[in-house]
Amino acid sequence: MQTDPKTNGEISFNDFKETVINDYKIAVTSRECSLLGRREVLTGKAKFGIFGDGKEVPQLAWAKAFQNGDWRSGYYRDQTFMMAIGKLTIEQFFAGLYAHTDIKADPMSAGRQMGGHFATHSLNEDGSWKNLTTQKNSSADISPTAGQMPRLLGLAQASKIFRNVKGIENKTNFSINGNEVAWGTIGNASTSEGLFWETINAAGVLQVPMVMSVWDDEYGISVHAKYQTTKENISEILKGFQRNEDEKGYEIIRVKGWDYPELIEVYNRASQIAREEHVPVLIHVQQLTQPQGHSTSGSHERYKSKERLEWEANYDCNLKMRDWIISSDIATEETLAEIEKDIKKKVRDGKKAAWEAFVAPQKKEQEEAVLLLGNLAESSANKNFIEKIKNELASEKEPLRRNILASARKALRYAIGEDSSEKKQLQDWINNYFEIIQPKYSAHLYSEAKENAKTIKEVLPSYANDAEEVDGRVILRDNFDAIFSKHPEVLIFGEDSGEIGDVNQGLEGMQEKYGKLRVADAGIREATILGQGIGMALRGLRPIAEIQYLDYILYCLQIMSDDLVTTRYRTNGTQKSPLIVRTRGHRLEGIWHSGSQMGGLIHLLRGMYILVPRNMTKAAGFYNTLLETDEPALVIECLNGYRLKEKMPNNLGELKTPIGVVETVKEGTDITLVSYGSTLRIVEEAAKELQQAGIDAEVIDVQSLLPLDLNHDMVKSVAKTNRLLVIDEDVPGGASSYILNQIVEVQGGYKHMDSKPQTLSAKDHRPPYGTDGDYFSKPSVEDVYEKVYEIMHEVNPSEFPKLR
Ligand SMILES: Cc1ncc(C[n+]2csc(CCOP(=O)(O)OP(=O)(O)O)c2C)c(N)n1
Ligand SMILES: [Mg+2]
Repeated sequence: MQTDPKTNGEISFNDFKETVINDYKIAVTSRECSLLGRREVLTGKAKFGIFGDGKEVPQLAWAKAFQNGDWRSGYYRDQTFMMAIGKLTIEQFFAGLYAHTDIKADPMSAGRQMGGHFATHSLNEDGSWKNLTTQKNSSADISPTAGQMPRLLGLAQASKIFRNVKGIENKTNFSINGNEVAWGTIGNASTSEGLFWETINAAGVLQVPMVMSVWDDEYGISVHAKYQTTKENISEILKGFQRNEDEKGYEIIRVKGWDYPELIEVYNRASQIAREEHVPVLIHVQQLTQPQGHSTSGSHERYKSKERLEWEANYDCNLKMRDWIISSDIATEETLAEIEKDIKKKVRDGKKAAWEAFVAPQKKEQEEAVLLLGNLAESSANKNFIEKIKNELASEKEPLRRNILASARKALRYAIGEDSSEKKQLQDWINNYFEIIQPKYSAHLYSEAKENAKTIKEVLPSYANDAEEVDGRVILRDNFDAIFSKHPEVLIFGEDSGEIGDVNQGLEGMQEKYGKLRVADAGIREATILGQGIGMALRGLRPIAEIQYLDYILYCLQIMSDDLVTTRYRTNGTQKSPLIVRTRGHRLEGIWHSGSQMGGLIHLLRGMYILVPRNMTKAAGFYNTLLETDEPALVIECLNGYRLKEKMPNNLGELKTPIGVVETVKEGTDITLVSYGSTLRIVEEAAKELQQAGIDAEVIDVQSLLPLDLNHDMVKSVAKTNRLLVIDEDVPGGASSYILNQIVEVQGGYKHMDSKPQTLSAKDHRPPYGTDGDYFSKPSVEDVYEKVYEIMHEVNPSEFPKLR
């Protein structure tokens, strides 16, 4: 009896044969999808295609080792794996290609991501968690090469946390004793990215159950391995990471991507090592091919030699598997040919069904619009023009929503000034259409659950009669203490966050009290600190990733922008990653430590909250609010606030700062001054001095830049004072302009202005080192004073004569 390479003969040869044939069917189905998928793009039915052809066989082996509760963090070549774990059907494959906006048709993203970006659902429709240990999980892919790596680290680390941290044993929806493996995939060329190296190093340090597969086809689009990888061999140059008897590290395995039995053995071994020992494994899968070239955007004949193309034809993994099946007497050539013919038909049928399902709703919408356009034409003086639009729309066999809506909107222009029930009907239909259809493209940027973070009510700090004045950092520290004891699933990590309790001692003593896993030092590697957070948040933990200074957030901004803030959006609300990012910034001195690049952040990070507490009590309140809900957030503490005295509240852990609510810190009647963070203190100081000159300024702290002033309180102030100055230490046109836009345009503040609304920001260069560098770069008390005075001078030159 021939043995099954996986189970060493524990099952019968017939069972084994069936398994192999079943695998072969998946490989052939996947390949057929790739072939037909490409055609769908070339004939114009889909916009872009990037497929998994040439990478099928290793993914069959991987899928066998992948268990319930495990996680994938991969890239666009993994369609065969998704099919093999039962998470991607033929219809779903094509629905994704067409951008079908129904999450049931395209469970990966409801048409938001291009095909080849895979995900499973972690959340129920009501936003609650599913049991992630009874299903196979894939975190949602992103397109930037190696962008899947930082998150992979966190997915793997979560198992380590679940296995070793006390108090979270009851979280059985997320982990069973940390037995879950996080599986990564990456193309050979993408290992050139820094994110790959940073992740590989960090996973070796952390010793987490991560199995990393490199699909090596020697190319990255047209660029050969000789321009990508030293020695053209990633496992060769990673050899120093190999563990040995004395040192921890990786298990590194090399395998041919077309060798089915060998692959099965390798993936089982890798699974076991990672799962049982929590040791990372790297599998270098060599000799893979790309039969159709990189994507539908080009052809590989342009850059591969004749010899390479010939080699690829001979070493096509599906072909090699086929040969092996025949030579091992598992099936005959005829049986396989029959199977292949069958599958071709199945894929064609599936594709057709997916297309019909995709166009059906649009066709119905087209019919509605055509009917209403016809009615409008009959009732309008411009009958001929409207009829022409109607006929053009009616003639479209496979209408897109853009064309349906554009036709309806254009037709309205021909009925301008007319008053008919037909016109009203069309207007109503257009408005209704927007209401129904727009969310398909825009919903789930933030949580849409009823209990979202914006609904959490403020809990003011309360004080004992003899409350002490303490350094701000003490309030933060004691609040973190309350958080750690109240929420066992919370953990914090960052550079110097552990042993010394962060560079400003806001975590002093916390590691001693809560252990090295929950309060941890991390290497200097911002992108993977962020990735740790994303991955662990995806698995039900509540990580707080600490980025030492706001300036260094640029190192992980790409991951925040591409991965973190799009998690909910790109999965159409089926995954969430409620990571809190803690950092400190504003108002220190020097080009590299004084940043307040808020404009950049608010523009690149739509999808998370950006909170700018002016003191540590406010910051503590934000952490407490965030932990009651499930939105990702960035909290920027004021760097110069840790040693400033604040009164010690007696409700730490309970006090809450509301999100999206501004606070008026000084009432006034002459002008509204809006600011945030450290600059607010300068504005308050200037307001005091202005008072002495007879100018009564109202001062507003925005507190929360994203979301900003949900109650539209700022315009209420402007309605009273009729004058507005927004002050911050970002560059001109940065966050101050964003705030101005909100007040003047969004909140309708322009109606109340008696003076030109203005901003006062820093210079458009970075602030040089030293007190004077700061003074000549960022708004000072004198700058604020003089700017306000100038505005008042314009209003009333006799009361406020020219100052300078
Ligand atoms: C950051 C970034 N740079 C460039 C690209 C464009 N791009 C997409 S795939 C690719 C090549 C990747 O090659 P490899 O990692 O070997 O994967 P393969 O497609 O060969 O499987 C490039 C350059 C991208 N998506 N992201
Ligand atoms: Mg490649």
